[in-house]
Amino acid sequence: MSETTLELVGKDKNVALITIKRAAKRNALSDPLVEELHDRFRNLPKEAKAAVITGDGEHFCAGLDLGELRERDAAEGILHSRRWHAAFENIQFGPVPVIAALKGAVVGGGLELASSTHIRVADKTTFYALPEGSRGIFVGGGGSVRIPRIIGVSKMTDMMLTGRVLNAQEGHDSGISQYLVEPDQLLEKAIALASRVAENAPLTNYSVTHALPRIADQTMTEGFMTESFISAIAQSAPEAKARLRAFLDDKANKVQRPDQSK
Ligand code: 1HE
Repeated sequence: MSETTLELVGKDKNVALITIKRAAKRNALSDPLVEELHDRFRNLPKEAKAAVITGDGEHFCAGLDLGELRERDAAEGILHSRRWHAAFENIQFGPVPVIAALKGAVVGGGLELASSTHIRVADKTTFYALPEGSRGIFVGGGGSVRIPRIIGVSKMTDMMLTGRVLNAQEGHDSGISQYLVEPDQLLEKAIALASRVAENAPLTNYSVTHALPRIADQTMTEGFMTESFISAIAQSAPEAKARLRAFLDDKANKVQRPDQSK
């Protein structure tokens, strides 16, 4: 693996920090890099209970490596897009929750990559764009499926048709980032969130990342039925019973009021 690194971080060393290392090309996604991400997320170390993905340098990811964009016939184009789908599906529907640490350009395929993660932390240098329209192409990394579910069809349409660039605050207000922090806080915040997520019961994390988006896509009738099955399975796990018992025995944290001063 040459264009990404993986290290175990966090106080319990149970967070896999994956860094895209192509800063000279603004972490643009070449074919080998997409394959590498596919393998990284398929073969996470067993110690990893959550993951963080970020980019080296000042930018998260400048999207598709335009240097590789060449004449592809329709069949090759479909297969190329499907490789991206496979790689990003390993992120969205992999074994552990994934947190993206965003900065600088989150552009084109970079936004598609970010939208396949579960929690996005952005710093104030972040900007978002979908320049596919200006490049004469269309999203191909799952963007038309995932991005409207986050920001809505109308906002994505505007970004693609007019080349509109969202700044960090606009991206945050649109729901792309769930956390917005100062640049020097970015990685620390993402790792702290991942460490917190890693403390949850694994079956809860799996249900949230795998069942929740699928339930949200179902009709209400189907969704209620699926939810009842998932909740029954989750609560029957021995770990759930132990956690409920700990609360009743006054040995677990209570829900804290948010800090109103922030
Ligand atoms: C690249 C790429 C890239 C930079 N492919 N090489 N994505 C885009 O349309 C975004 C194109 N990139 C940019 O708009 C800018 O580069 C940035 C705003 C991301 C960063 O600007 P800046 O001033 O920091 O860097 P730079 O000087 O423009 O670029 C530095 C180098 O990175 C330069 O190469 P060099 O050899 O001349 O040093 C750039 O050519 C290179 N570089 N971005 C290849 N994307 C599955 S479908 C997905 C479809 C898409 O993603 S479309 C969107 C593509």
